Amino acid sequence: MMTKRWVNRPEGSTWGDWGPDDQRGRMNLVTPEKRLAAAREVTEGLAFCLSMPLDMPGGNAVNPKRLPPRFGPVFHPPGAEDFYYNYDWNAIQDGNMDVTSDECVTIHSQYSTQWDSFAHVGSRFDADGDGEAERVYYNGYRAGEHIKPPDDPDGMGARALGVENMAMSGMQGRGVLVDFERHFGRARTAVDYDMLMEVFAKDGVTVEEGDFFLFHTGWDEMILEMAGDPDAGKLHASGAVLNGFDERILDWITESGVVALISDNMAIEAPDGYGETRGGCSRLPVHRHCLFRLGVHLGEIWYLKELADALHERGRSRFLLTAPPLRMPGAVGSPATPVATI
Ligand code: UVW
Repeated sequence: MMTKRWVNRPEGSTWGDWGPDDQRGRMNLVTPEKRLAAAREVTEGLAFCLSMPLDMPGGNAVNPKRLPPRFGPVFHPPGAEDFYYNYDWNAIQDGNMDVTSDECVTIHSQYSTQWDSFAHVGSRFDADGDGEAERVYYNGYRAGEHIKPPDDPDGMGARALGVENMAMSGMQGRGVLVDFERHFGRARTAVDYDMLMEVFAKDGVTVEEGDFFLFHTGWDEMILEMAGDPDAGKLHASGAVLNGFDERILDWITESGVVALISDNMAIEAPDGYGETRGGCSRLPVHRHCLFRLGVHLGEIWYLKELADALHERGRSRFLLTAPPLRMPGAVGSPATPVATI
């Protein structure tokens, strides 16, 4: 019987580097010193909301399995659904002047501005060394045993690696942003390692261990321009994505020490690719490299336009990022309302 969750760890992974039960991954690199350095980037006290309205992009054309938030009455006995909306307390207590409202919102946690926890994407990998690949997540946590499916008798949810781990780490540190839209326009561009280095050189950008790396692509403005009725074909053919099939991009993610990759686009990488890459074929090699292998979080569909413009005007790329997800035990993803301060 195996006492550890794994005997094999994926090549080039960080599994075990922060302990056998680690669930924070590279967030362990955000030390008090790193947070102080991030705070020193604040020179004007200007704050930027990095969240889209959470009912954007609108509909489910962009991702058919994710629907917009749905508002409904709070759960009450049948027949009393509207009991607690614009509720006039005078109805039950003579002379009471109070009027109160509660609600129930059903949210697909990855519909709009979101974080991916490490329970979002795993891989088939022979972690227990029996010669057969099993479904496993960061640091050897298992599909079924830890990431429980909807039909589990104990209920669905991530009993390990859920977003509450991110919330407890604060998700705060130094952000470094580059504006791919300024370099490549709005055409779909697969950014490989050489292109990334060229952008860094042109903009004088340095990314250090423990930084959150953000890139703006123009998707945020396009979504807002589409005003809730997105042209999915146009969006999926637009904006820069990291080319996860360029092995040097994966190496850069490893060597840079970034703790998260964040963009205004849908998936950091192109979600429609498929091919051979390290560890076997994948549709989402950046997801597998970051969430499964390294313990690097992904942030998607963030609103970066105003921050990108403000940083450009000032010839800056760094800022203080504060971006906790909901402290929702067991969720694999979470909406976020991140704030950048410069
Ligand atoms: C998938 O669709 C798998 O993921 P994401 O929302 O992280 O792009």
